[in-house]
Amino acid sequence: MPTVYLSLGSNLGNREGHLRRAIAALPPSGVQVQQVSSIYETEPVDYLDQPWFLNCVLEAETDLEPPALLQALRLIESQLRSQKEFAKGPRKIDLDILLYGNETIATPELQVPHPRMLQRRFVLTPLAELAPELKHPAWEAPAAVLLERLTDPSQVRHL
Ligand code: PH2
Ligand code: MG
Ligand code: MG
Repeated sequence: MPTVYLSLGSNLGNREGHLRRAIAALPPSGVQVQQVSSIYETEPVDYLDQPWFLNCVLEAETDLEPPALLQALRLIESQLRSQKEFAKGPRKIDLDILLYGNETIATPELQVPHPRMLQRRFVLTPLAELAPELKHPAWEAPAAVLLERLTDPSQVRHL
């Protein structure tokens, strides 16, 4: 079974509760959670005029193929009634696929590794906590080294 890494984020309402509910919804959807990082409070990036996020990363195993995994995550988002007001804006819960084994996927619906993950401190900090040695074939270095080299000035605080 491939190992997958997912990024979770919430910046509306009971942020920690939304993360916990999303994590609890994964196993019944066919995603066996192996490890969950600490939760971090993070400054918004890209679209700055929105509340701070809580973010974490988890490692899981799944038999779902990438499109089915994406669909499962979207279903959990809609079950938690995350109505995105606009792209990159505030939301109750956001579930993104960071990595799917060693695969590289480039379709209009899904890009893996997540195209912006190596520029984002709110992703690399929890990922390097879980899997410092992790290295996708397309990366120049493992996660912990990429985090050390990162220039993203946005703040990430251990909750
Ligand atoms: N998600 C975004 C845009 N900006 N900033 C932080 N800190 N955390 C996020 O999860 C996040 C973001 C789009 O999904
Ligand atoms: Mg996202
Ligand atoms: Mg998303």
